Amino acid sequence: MRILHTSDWHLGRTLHGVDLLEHQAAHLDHLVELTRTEGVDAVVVAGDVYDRAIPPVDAVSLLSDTVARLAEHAHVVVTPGNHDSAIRLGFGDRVMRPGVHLRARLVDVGTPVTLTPRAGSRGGAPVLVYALPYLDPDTARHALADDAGPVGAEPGPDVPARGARAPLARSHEAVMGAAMRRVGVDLARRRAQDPAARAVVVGHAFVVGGLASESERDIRVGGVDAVPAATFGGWGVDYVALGHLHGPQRVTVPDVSRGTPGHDHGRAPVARYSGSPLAFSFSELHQRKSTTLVDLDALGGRAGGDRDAAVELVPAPVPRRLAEVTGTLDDLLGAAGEPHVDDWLRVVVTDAVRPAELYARVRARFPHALQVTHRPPRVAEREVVTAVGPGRDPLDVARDFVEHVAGHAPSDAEVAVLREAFELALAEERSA
Ligand SMILES: [Mn+2]
Repeated sequence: MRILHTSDWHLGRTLHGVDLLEHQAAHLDHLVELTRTEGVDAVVVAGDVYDRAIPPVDAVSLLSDTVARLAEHAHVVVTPGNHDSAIRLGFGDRVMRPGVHLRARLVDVGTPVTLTPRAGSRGGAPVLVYALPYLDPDTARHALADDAGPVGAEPGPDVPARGARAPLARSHEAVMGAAMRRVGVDLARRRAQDPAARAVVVGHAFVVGGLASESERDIRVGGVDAVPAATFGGWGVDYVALGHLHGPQRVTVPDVSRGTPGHDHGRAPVARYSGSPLAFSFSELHQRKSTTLVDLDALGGRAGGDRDAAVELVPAPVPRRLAEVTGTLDDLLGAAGEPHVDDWLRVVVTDAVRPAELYARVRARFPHALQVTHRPPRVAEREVVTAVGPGRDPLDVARDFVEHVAGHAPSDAEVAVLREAFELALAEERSA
């Protein structure tokens, strides 16, 4: 069977004030076309379907239409990401039809969607899709807690009775680990019935080793945002369809032996981030956005086969190129700017003195300039001292600030207060 793996549509998002919805709609047309022409059996959307918990009305109807159109050609499996409201995404009466699976509930993490080849497709083994919603540690550590003890352990002096177990550690690693244990137990049981079945895990997380962009929302909890790649190994899964990071990339999962009979299916899964369909920040200007097509029959199984050939990246349509130009205003208005007049542009003007009517003159030449900055040469030198990039831990920045104004580093208790304030702000942003 062939699956199409996509994620991070962020319907309703803007790029420096530009409404992206028409470009997002064009991309979804492309996905429907790809699904139809490439004989795709299942479309898997790994979270961040919407940009906000309460998406604009236009974004909601675009999703409804798209899911309905995709479902004419393939199974559709959708999970919420950290930007989505699981409850709101999970409810969709217009799209509830056979072949559409909106998986948003934590209690379902150990139960797969079972897909069989569609009529007219190339056929192949059935596929078990374990579609995990975004696992927020503060919620999932309670919801998945009855897996906290060893798998299959009976209650005893050190293992509380079912339903009375202590919450999991407050971390992404702990909650994803608990979800994967449930997947592993269920998969081992089903493989005993049908050894040929393929298994796909859909997850929305920051896996250690992944490369971030500037447009992903921070999901740090207790100062840690990432899940070790080994969490996905050793369960017999063939493919891990990841969402959250916006650059398409492969993640290397180490070959883990869990030592439990039936759990090891030969080798580590292939894991990939499909990436977002469009660039949502200037940090993504060199990324080549794409959609991932995976041939599961070529990928899975103990016998081997060409795993690279089993994965195909289909380039996403580019509505408008993203670029950055730096120079004096005269240079940019002259030949140096010529190749960029149609681009979404970040313009950095380096004249020693800010030119009069800078913004208007830049926009007259570059109608799609999204950011105009004046950076005289001497300021560039001074800036080196305190550069705060989006990649820095906000807690470190706050710590530096306290040290700067108070003359000494914050105490452990003060750091705890700062962390709590930051996490509350994140939670508020999530529910906005
Ligand atoms: Mn995202």
